[in-house]
Amino acid sequence: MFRTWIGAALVAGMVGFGGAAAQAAEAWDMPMAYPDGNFHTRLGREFAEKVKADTNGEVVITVHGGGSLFKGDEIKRAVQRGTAPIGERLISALSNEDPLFALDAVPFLATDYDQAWKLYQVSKPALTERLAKENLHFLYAIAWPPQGIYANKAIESAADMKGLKFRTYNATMARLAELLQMVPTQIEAAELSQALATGTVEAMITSGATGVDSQVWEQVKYFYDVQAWLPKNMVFVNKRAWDKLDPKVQEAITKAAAEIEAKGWKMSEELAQGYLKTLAEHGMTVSKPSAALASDMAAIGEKMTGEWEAGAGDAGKKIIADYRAK
Ligand code: PCA
Repeated sequence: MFRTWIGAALVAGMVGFGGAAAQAAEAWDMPMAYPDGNFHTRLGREFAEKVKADTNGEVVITVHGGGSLFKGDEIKRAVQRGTAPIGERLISALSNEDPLFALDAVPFLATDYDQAWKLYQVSKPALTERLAKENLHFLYAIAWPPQGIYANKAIESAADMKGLKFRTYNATMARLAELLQMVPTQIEAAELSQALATGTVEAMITSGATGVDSQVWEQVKYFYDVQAWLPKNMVFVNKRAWDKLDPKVQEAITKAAAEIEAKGWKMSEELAQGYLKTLAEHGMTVSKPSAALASDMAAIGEKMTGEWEAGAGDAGKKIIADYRAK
């Protein structure tokens, strides 16, 4: 019985290595936190298809959207440990681990796609290095559309936000809530609809994309297009899983990642206005902020940029200086 089992296993192994393929195929599960219809998740699937084609099926990635395999706040740890070989996470959700992860959510530091791209380029080497220290190989990052203020009532100035229950997706936003005297609660996008429905959330800052994904118009009627920052999602691979790939396979994946990244930045920008139109079509008041709200928010942005620089030390100061010089 035992011998037969060993024999069968050996034969199965030989079949696996047989034919023209020099290597056994890698099957990678890829957890992603955002819903299947979201553009990041769609791009993740396209990336998976490209990798399969360009590596001749040596790496086959299966995308699991909507936090179905691991929830957003579990994904980084899962990939570090190798429980999932590859995954996607909102960078700034990790801001309590390192100021570097908070950079793209510093209010009003980078407020359009060109600036967000520049900020990405000046910080990418440090980001890559930081992740490598945690057993992660960085692949690509794509920006969300600009972040605006959603609220269940009209907001004329920062004072109107006082006391509102404010949904955050990172620790930096908890500081923002503190400065605006709001009450912060950190909630994953996957749980947002429910949190709104139960009244746990009265205001938030996020993109038109997430507003549309979560159909927030049932509960929040106002959107102010303040364009506060453009946070990014990033895709990374467990370093051991990466290191054991053939260099040619690594090269093909790196190339696929660069192509999806370029496509993703374009797509994000092209879709941005359409999301705001959809919000308006569902009865929301979508407008620019009043002069008072804009200046209140700008003052907070300046304060928080200073705080970020102070917290991030010399490395952080250099990134900001490089960004401003670009
Ligand atoms: N949507 C994500 C992050 C940024 C965005 O636009 C969210 O709200 O979780």
